[in-house]
Amino acid sequence: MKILVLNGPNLNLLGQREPEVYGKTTLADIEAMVRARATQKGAEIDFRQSNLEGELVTWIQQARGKFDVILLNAAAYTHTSIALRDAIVAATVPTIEIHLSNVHAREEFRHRSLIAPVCRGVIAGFGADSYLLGVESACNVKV
Ligand code: CA2
Repeated sequence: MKILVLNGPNLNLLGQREPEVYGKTTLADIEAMVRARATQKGAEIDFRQSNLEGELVTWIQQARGKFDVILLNAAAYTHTSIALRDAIVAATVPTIEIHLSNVHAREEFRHRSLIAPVCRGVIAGFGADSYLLGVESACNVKV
């Protein structure tokens, strides 16, 4: 099981800014947790972050035939990006939408996800544990 974990804009700032919203855990901490859980499950992880929508689109396109599942925290692009949605459809790699925060308990503009309808499922609101739940779910995804 090969899992591609993609992180969108500003997630590189985790643990450094707005700890009251996103906590003190850094993206490097999350990567270490994800790798540890994946090792327990016998899964392989490729973990990346980009602030660029086009780079995320390219990575999703390239995942076809190389990865079994994508875990995607598209950050703010979740709410705006038709390009990411189209890439997920084109790649045909089962994709799970991940969020640290409970987007439905936040501002109204975060309630809408353009990618959720083309994802296998959505995990939101459990902080770094959202990613670990994502690894668990990825390992159970039916192709
Ligand atoms: O809860 C999530 O995981 C989000 O994807 C995080 C995004 C937000 O736009 C989504 O609505 C929900 C924001 C990521 C930015 O992270 C920061 C971390 C520290 C300081 C500033 C931003």
